[in-house]
Amino acid sequence: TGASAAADIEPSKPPVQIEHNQLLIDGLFVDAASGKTFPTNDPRTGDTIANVAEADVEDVNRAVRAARKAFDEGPWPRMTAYERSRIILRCADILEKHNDEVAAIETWDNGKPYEQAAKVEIPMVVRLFRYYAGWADKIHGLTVPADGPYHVQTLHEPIGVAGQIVPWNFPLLIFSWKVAPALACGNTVVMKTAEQTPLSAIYVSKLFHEAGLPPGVLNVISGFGPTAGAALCSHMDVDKLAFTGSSQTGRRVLELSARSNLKPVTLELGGKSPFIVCKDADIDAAVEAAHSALFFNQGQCCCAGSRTFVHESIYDEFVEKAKARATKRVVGDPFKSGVEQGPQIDFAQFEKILKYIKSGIESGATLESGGQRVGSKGYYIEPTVFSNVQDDMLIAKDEIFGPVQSILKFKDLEEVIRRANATHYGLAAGVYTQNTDTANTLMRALRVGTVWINCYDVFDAAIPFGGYKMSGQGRVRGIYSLRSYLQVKASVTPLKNPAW
Ligand code: TXE
Repeated sequence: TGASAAADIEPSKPPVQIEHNQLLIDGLFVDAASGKTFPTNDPRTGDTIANVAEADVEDVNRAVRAARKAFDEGPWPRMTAYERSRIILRCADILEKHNDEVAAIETWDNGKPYEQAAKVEIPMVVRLFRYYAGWADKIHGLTVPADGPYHVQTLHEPIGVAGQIVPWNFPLLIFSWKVAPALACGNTVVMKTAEQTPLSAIYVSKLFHEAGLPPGVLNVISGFGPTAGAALCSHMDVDKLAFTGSSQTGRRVLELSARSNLKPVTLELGGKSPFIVCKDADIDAAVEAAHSALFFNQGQCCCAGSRTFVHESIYDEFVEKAKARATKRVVGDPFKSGVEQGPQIDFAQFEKILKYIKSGIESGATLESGGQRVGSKGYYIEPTVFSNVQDDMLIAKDEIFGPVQSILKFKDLEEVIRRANATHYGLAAGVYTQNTDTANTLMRALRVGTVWINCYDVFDAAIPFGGYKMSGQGRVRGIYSLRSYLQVKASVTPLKNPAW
């Protein structure tokens, strides 16, 4: 592995220019206090797209101060919920107007197909801001029937300054899952973007300020994890943390919270999600769904269906068809129409994936297709399929985060339930069967946060998403995400005349 199997993929010129590369603090673009910058690279070539400001402790302090002031002095948490809702709706409107530019920035910085960014992801971000704008004026507490002569009620208040850290695989989509509910509940935010993909969030936050978001409500800083990220997690004036990334870094985020002010933490971490194809499944539909469950976004999805379990009675047919589908997958310049797969995010991930492919071959799995890089430029990898994968192989245990499908064989339901659950992860699962009883049994037995039955990767602003076990804590999206951005205050008043 590692050798080139095809000609170089020539990069076309992106249809956008990069105008913003600074930190956005208190509504203003500023350089890092140190004056330092770092390059963000084009995964198609490894060349620098732009140098962006590199935040460190002092910049985190500045951003938290701005967010603190915007929270403590208002107007954001104290304006009417309806007014907040209208500002968030205006943010969605302005983003929708700039959909194509934002999608082009995302593709350039990340390498994902432009059509995916422009037609699916950015519209989902818009939809998500509108969804949470709708919640802003529907958040309220309860009147509580306590024992004794008391009038008791609960007030649902914003939690304060939210520190948020996002990864590079869906830079703006994951940004929206965190920022939109935080703002709808009346919090203020310091967002640290991933060092590989800082550009889209800077641009979009600038648009949001044009739409009327008050200064200090959303501060965006670019920088590295151990410096800017850790400073945000340790900050005594941050009231809540939300993190998406690796399980290892998630553990670090919890530690930093524990060592500072015990701020509550929500985590959305990695996975090794089973995709189970039963003997009565519609095979062609299952092949296609299992293919995109794994290969979507270059395989860089936390919920990638990375263990394809197929019933022994249809195993050989499934493997043949999965191989044929992977061989047909269109790898190319992500700006070109019809391309399904662009380059991996960076050299580190590219190298890690090629190592796993090597380990799959060495451990005795059958390489059905792919296995090599494409060309000698950029971080493109062939769609790779392994059959005869065993549970104890590294490729069946670790999160590869690349275009590598592992197909395993099973005999009966009890067995596949046990094997599917035999992992520290618990993010998602796919089930293909035409039998309702089988679907229900699997749905209830699998220890995961999402079960997709006869579908996969159905994302919606209203559907909660998150992990069991080491795949995370808490939920993003839907009504469930609001919980982590609200405090509950109980208020108790004696009743003068308990008869009433
Ligand atoms: O992740 P990190 P990396 C998995 C995937 C991938 C692996 C490594 O398997 O191959 O993780 O990727 C910030 N304090 N996922 O190294 O380190 C960092 O700057 C505070 C799955 O990119 O978790 C970035 O903003 N923050 C995942 C973010 O954490 C820190 C998506 C994610 O980086 C920090 C991405 C620290 N000490 C990778 N160290 C998913 N769930 O979708 C780093 N960061």
